[in-house]
Amino acid sequence: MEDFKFLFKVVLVGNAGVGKTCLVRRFTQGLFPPGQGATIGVDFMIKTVEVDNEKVKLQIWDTAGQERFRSITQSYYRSAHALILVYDISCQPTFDCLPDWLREIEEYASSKVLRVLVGNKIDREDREIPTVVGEDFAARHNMYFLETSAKEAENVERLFMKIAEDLMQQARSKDLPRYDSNTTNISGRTSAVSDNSCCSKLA
Ligand SMILES: Nc1nc2c(ncn2[C@@H]2O[C@H](COP(=O)(O)OP(=O)(O)O)[C@@H](O)[C@H]2O)c(=O)[nH]1
Ligand SMILES: [Mg+2]
Repeated sequence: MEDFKFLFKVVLVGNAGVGKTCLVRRFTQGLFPPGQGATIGVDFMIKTVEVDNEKVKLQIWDTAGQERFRSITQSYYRSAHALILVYDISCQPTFDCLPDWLREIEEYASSKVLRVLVGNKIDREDREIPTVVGEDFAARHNMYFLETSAKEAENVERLFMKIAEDLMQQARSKDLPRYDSNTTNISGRTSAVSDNSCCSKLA
């Protein structure tokens, strides 16, 4: 019998190719997958962390090849405690799509969901989105903001630990959407192949 006190569902969304799978693998497995082999054929990965001496289990849901608006089903969002919206700091179109993602989140996710904006790939030299632009977008939409590199393991641990801490705090103040184990299955799961065309604006 596993010993944990809190179970939180964390969901990653954002355009294909921004590095969602790499962020999850970096955090859960401590590695950066080489080449194109990043997309994993499972719905979620688990990692247990410790916050204030309590065991907190994070169930981290990664979209595998479903990164098109309206193709991520409502059930995927519904039971999320936290949503991580990821863009690529070296790819302007992935930033331009953020309002579309927010509309979808607002429509489907709980209004209490913890929303985090992440600008990934800060190791890259060809930055297109200045930090302050990401910060500003996050502030305007009431989101926590962090820039990360899944490749260099920068801020990845911090990202998920911050989420675990905030959700613990919310849980203690009982201001958390109820976790419902019946709503966590993705219906109509698609293939695990993602078109890593990060710079093509998705329809
Ligand atoms: N330079 C750099 N490349 C990254 C980073 N994270 C992911 N990538 C690359 O971006 C591509 C897409 O990553 P992936 O995790 O599959 O994106 P996803 O479609 O959002 O899941 C892959 O070629 C990764 O190697 C990062 O932090 N830095
Ligand atoms: Mg992926």
